[in-house]
This record gives sequence, C-alpha cells and structure tokens, in this order.
Amino acid sequence: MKGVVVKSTGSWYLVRDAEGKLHRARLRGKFKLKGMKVSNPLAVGDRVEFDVETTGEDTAVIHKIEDRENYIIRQSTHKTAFSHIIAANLDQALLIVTLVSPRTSFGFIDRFLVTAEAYDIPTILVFNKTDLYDEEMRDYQRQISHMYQQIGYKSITVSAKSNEGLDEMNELLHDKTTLLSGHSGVGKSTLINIIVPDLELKTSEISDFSDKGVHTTTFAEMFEVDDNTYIIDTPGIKELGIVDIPKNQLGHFFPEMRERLNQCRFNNCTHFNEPGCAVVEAVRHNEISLTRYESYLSMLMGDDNRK
Ligand SMILES: Nc1nc2c(ncn2[C@@H]2O[C@H](COP(=O)(O)OP(=O)(O)OP(=O)(O)O)[C@@H](O)[C@H]2O)c(=O)[nH]1
Ligand SMILES: [Mg+2]
Ligand SMILES: [Zn+2]
Repeated sequence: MKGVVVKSTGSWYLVRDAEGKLHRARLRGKFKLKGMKVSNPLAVGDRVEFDVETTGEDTAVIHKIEDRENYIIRQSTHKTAFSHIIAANLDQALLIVTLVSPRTSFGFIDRFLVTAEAYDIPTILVFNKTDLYDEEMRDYQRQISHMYQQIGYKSITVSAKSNEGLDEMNELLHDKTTLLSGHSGVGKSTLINIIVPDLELKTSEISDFSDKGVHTTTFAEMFEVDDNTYIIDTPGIKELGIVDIPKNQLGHFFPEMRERLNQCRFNNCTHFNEPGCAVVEAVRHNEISLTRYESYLSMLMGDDNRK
C-alpha cells in the first residue's frame, strides 16, 4: 500500500493511506539512506510504501521511501555531523514570528528564509499575537513587513486571541501542504487548534522568567484541514544551523542579492570586501536593508551559526 508519513517519533511512525486511514508503522530492518547524514531517515510528509501485518503492535511495515520533491532540514543540535529533516514534500512554509512573548530575531527569520530558499520552499511570514501590540509596535511591524515584501516575501498579521487575520491565513492554506515553523511559544499549535477544530493539541504559556516558550510540541505531525489541505505542526526551533551552503553561494539565497549577482565585478564575489561589489553599494544606498546584510554577514562568517 502507499501512504504518507504524518508523524515520526524516530522509533515508530504514523502513516495515512489513500483512504485516510492511519496505520502505526515501523521501518523494515536495516534501512539505510544513501549518502545522507541525517538523524531521522523518515520524516513527516514522506511518501512511502508499506505492508500491513495482522500481528504485533505496529501493524504496518514500511519498505520503501519515494524520492522527495523537497524537504527542509536543520543541523541537529546534539550530533553536529548529522542533520534533521523537519518535513518533506511541502508546498509552502508559514514562519510564525512574534515581536514579543517571545521575541523573534531578524537573524532567525533570515536563517529560516535562506534555508527555505535553498530547498525551494516558498515561505510566508505570519506575525502572530498582534493583540499584544501597541501602536508603536504596530508601526514597527509594518516596517518589517514592508521590508520583506519588497524582496518578495508575503507577510500577514494574525492573532489567535482576537482572531485577526485568521480568514486570510486559512485561504493561504487551501489545497496545499503547509509547514508551520518558528520559535517555541509563538503559537503554532494554538493556531492549528483554531484551524482544525477538535484536535486539542497541547499548548503552554511561555515562561515568565525567560519570556520564551517551553517546547511543548515534541514531534512534527501533519493534520488534515480539508480534502487536499494539510498542515504540519512542528516543535519550536531554538537555533537554526544552516546546512551545506558554500560561502560563495550564500548570496544566491538572498533574493535581493541574487538579482544583483552579475553586477558585481567578480563573479565569485562574496559581497564582503571585494572591490566593485554591487551588493555593498546597494546597502550604502539603502536599496538593500542593513539588517538583511548583517544577517548575511553573520551567516557568511559562521560566527553565530546556531542563533
Ligand atoms: N496573547 C496571545 N497569546 C497567544 C497567541 N497565540 C498563542 N498564544 C499563547 O502563546 C502560548 C504558546 O502557544 P503554543 O501554541 O503552545 O506555542 P507553540 O508555537 O506551539 O510552541 P512549541 O510547541 O513549544 O513550539 C500559549 O499560552 C498561547 O495561548 C496570540 O495570538 N495572542
Ligand atoms: Mg506547539
Ligand atoms: Zn558582490
């Protein structure tokens, strides 16, 4: 039978078959993936073939994983040589961002966008918890959204508390498989609980002490919103390590730099201190945002590779 992995704990999996029936499954024997150093061979969204057995607790055995159309990956926090596949076969990602409770940094947003560019996953910024914003913060948020919109990223504002923007968010999901990502505590599971009634996913208040989330969701899981519309809840990401991008190609994953690449004097320009660099020139003239350029430099230097 064919199916899609909707949950992966590392030791067992939940697979949805073509009729929508869920099977608890395990991976057959010694299953090795060719050439990839990943901590999880199978991720949410993977399309698999499996056999159903009549005995045992795990009733299905997965014997084949189909090639992935795309996937999103991050460096594992513990085993640095390994990467962790967050999810596969995605149509888009919504990056849930909050300016307060907790605060999401530009560095984190830009790292996520670079990763998503590298793996070809269109990303929309979703500013949540707007009910907590005062006028000044609204203004600030508009400026940030404007900055990202100018370089091609759609951005919306929502509140799981006041319901602002939730219709617009729902429309974005239609007929797609969407990954929700972001720091712990930004409201990913809370938003999914509103979008898919009766799920009752666990959520927790953020810590008063650190103003950060407490990592409530522990495994990625895909839920059906509608026929053909799926949403994936994920554990909050603390630090996002960028995987496998050579320095002289990093600029390809910043759309505003990519469009200027052939205006630099050297075609292997890293947009750092080379003469005749069109990117540095654009930053000087405020045509490229300084915060984006700072994010670029910090990734280029690899000095805070895990923020
Ligand atoms: N004021 C306000 N609180 C919100 C909003 N959305 C979520 N929250 C609260 O934020 C806290 C964290 O929400 P969760 O849904 O658990 O966050 P999460 O992103 O799933 O976190 P992890 O599972 O740890 O990654 C909860 O107390 C929610 O009630 C919002 O729009 N406004
Ligand atoms: Mg959660
Ligand atoms: Zn350059």
